[in-house]
Amino acid sequence: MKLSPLQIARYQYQPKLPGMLRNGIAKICVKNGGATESVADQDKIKALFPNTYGKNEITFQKGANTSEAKKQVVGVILSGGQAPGGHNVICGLYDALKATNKDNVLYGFKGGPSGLLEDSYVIFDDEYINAYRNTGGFDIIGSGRTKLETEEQFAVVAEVCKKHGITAIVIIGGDDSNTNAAVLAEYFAAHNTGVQVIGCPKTIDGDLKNEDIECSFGFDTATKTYSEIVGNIQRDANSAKKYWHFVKVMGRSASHVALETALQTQPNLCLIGEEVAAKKMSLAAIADYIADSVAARAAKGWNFGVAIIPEGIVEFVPEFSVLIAEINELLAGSKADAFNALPTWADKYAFIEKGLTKESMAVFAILPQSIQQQLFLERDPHGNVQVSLIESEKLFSEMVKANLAERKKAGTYNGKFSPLHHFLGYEGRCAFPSNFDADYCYSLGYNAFMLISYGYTGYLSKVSNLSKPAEEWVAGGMPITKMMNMERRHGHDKPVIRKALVELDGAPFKFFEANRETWAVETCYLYPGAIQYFGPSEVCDTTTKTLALEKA
Ligand code: FBP
Repeated sequence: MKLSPLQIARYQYQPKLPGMLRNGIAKICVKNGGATESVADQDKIKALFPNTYGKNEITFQKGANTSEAKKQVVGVILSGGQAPGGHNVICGLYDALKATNKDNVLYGFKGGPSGLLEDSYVIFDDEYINAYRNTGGFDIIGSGRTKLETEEQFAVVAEVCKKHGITAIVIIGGDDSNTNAAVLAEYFAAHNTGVQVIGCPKTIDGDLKNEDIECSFGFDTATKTYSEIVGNIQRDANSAKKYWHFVKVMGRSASHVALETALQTQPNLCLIGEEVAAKKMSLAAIADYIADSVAARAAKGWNFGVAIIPEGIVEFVPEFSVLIAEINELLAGSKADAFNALPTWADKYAFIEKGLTKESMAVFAILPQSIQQQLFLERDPHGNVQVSLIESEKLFSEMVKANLAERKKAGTYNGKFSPLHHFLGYEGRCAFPSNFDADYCYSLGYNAFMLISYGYTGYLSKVSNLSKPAEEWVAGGMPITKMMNMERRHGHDKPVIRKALVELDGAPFKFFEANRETWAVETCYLYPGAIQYFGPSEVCDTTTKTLALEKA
């Protein structure tokens, strides 16, 4: 196989471990922290997790290794969307496992959680692992979105583990997957299977974080990749001076990715879904807000700019959420067939008009026709509108165009508005991990094996103090139940890890808020450039502005 020069160079990169894990396996011991309680609903969570609730937080430190000497057979899965660094979690896990005992075995179950259910796997060896060190992607074993959540599934997984003599499973996933890891750990403990479960925090969305987990892996590389591209677009905008660029960035729900990209690039505008919801902004109000910036810049002779739109924005617009709910209802079950059988868009429009409330119809009516049609075309397997596929960057630019036309009529605007659209998502999910993600992920995997060898289950591999150099990182583990609360999901109260949305009183948003009025009118662009893998530490190793501001 032919390799690119960067691939070859990255194979040679030695990821940095936290100082406390650098002394060799024989010199890593446990320091017990206090017993834990869930962040809320303690009685309910305790009742649901009688075997795994309330365990101690732990950190590792230098000292004689007192873990039980036994052969470990570990299974690992990647769950959900790709995030840069996933390969390194597996490499770190493998290296720690083999450094402890060369007879230890690592199974990689293929295609996500379904690999465990279908008993589809590879057994890793040096040659296999070495081909994936410090590379992006999840192609080492693939990933998937099957949820491991029912007792029947757990029983199948228990059988698969028994068949291979598996002593522990490592689940690399987001909030849902790690919630399910906790439930699986409880099931295994309750059924005396002897199989441990350890989770690792993954998602480019950055919404798996809390007082224990400083950030999920992949967020650093993905946002740096998007920031490089936004910076390049800004340079182009500032050179050509004729386009307004509407750039939608990934992040299914929370706006962390958009906010971080804005902090790195200082665009003219960035919408934050959580703020839109808090201020109950309507679509028209958002369009007006954007048009204000376009008009103010036009008054200075600048008919160009850059606006960042988070992928999840429309779900935060209250009137839009109601509209979506009504459309889902309107097309539920066989009603979708009746709708699809209508021959023309005019017939369909009449059907929609009859079915929606007056308020939702008013919202629907102001949408560009292409978006109206998208709402009725893209359905998920449950028949619901796929909100993430809505081209919100086009939605807002169309609405801004209409708003500016009104301003022109009123004589308050006399500029030119030529919008261009971009969607940055998949470009960032499989990039070569930044040094931060390469180091963080390798440490998470290595640390996961230390948790296994010390017998822990239902723990999340935790590496913290991440805004400091890796030498000062703190490695340990946190019971997943500590991060849980009860939430209403699909009509049932469920124990879950709370999804972290952008906090409007948090330092990253506050910084953005304090500067955005200037950025909206002036040209304050920053050009972060491509991720650097080799060179001075302040260029190559620093992590996100979000983390730096949160930890300042
Ligand atoms: P995870 O939360 O599973 O890590 O995935 C996040 C994400 O990348 C979102 O940003 C995006 O909306 C979604 O996955 C896209 O999913 P898919 O890969 O199925 O198109």
